[in-house]
Amino acid sequence: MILLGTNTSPYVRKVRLVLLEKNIPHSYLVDAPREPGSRVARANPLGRIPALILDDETCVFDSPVIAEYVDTLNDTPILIPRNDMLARMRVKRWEALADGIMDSAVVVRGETLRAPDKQDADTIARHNQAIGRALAHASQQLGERECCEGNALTLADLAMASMLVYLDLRQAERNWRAQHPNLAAWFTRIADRPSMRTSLAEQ
Ligand SMILES: N[C@@H](CCC(=O)N[C@@H](CS)C(=O)NCC(=O)O)C(=O)O
Repeated sequence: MILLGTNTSPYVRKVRLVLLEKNIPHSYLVDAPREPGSRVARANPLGRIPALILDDETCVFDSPVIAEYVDTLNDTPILIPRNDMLARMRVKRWEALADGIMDSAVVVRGETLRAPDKQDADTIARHNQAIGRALAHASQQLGERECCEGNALTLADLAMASMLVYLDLRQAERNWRAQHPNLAAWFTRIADRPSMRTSLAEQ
């Protein structure tokens, strides 16, 4: 299977981490959708990354769909609980929280790339406030636990870590570590995992 993506996309990082943590053989092809000659739009009609092309050319798209599919490919480890439906909901809710922050950060990034007189200050403020609230919620939910859900690594941790790498990249001035030291301590542990080291080296 081939994962199409870029090294800066947080949605791509999440999926790449799932593949790496589960040790699933794949090729990772850097392919920016807006570059001439990109394969992305031919694979995914939405023209977005990540896009996962299976060996029979089936394209799996949208990172939660990819993560859920990839998690079914083996049990080592199981990243989305399969039997405990409340735990499963909580993992997917963490993913939704992380993805929502990514969505807002991408909007803010898009606005700030526009000429200053074309930027929509209300949109920027609204999304930045949502990011601030969501980070505070994440910090409160995590507390001093080692993992976002239960006692083992799940998709929740991989989604949150991918989101925080993106905030470091695009909103360094936010200084989330100072506001949420528990998230910072948790992130330091996650960042030391081989999957994260591999992914971060690709930046
Ligand atoms: N909900 C989608 C979001 C994917 C997404 O928006 N990806 C961005 C890159 S971060 C993209 O491909 N944008 C299209 C473009 O850059 O032309 C997912 O989770 O996969």
